[in-house]
Amino acid sequence: MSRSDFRRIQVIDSHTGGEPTRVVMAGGPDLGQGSLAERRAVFRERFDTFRSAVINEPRGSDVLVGALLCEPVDPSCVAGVIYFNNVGYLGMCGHGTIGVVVTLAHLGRIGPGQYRLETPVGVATVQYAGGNEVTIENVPSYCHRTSVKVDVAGLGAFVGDVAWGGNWFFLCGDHRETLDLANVERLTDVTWQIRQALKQQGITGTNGQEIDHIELFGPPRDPSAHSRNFVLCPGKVYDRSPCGTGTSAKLACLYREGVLAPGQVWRQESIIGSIFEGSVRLDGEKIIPRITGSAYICAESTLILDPNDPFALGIRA
Ligand code: PYC
Repeated sequence: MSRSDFRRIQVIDSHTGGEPTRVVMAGGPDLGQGSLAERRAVFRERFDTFRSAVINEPRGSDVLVGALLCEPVDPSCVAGVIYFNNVGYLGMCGHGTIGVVVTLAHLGRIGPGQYRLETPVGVATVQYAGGNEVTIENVPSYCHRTSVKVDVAGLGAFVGDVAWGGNWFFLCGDHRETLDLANVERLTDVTWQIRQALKQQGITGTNGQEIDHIELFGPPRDPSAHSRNFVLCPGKVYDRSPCGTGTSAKLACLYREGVLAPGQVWRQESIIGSIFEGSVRLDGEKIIPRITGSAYICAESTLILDPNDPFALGIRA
């Protein structure tokens, strides 16, 4: 076996409000020419080991979100992107989109301007002024159900909203938890139990889609913020950023409640204190969330998969 048998994958790592994104620049699988949703299905069915190799230990970590750049179907889009994590695939990813834009700018592939990015759940528009800050106009978001009660054994009832922001969320401000970084183990445990209870009690998004993100809200520390959150992602890790799709889901619910007017600013603080600034605009009946945040480049690397390495495809359960 020689070094030429090594598989090489070029990645650029960034973080958005503390939440990491690993953009695959070269060495990714050929997913064909279908829609982004079809290509995500091919990724899942035929190349899931690639996902695990890029994200899981020993080359990655549970908290990483991967972004595979693809040729877009829609020629008005600058790129297509499929997001993935330690356990599977995401619809859209807000912090990841901010990371992708800053990564493309870092490489000189884009300059200041407005761009469209295709994802498996629709097209997001991004505005980039240069530097680290990016504004996303996310896919249309909506509140599916309000005041949904879920009973969690040993913890009692939690009442929240079920909403779509590019992924499915249970949004809950009615809880007994303290949203403090020192408390993340407990918060992870509680939100994981809420997720299991939602599933057991048949509480889903539209068409029976699983609610795989749980978001708790509480008072902010930063006086300029409106709220602090803790977001549990599908792979049982918490979002270090305020979560772009979670903030989008929250904005859609605030608009529906009449608490947030179009254009009114909502500053969402994460459990580590990073902030996304959000607002909504209306496109006919559709609620389009706008999220602004900043990403920073952390590394340009080549991942190496040695065919003799027993953990080349990642450590998996
Ligand atoms: O920012 O949308 C987001 C996100 C989803 C999962 C992790 N981050």
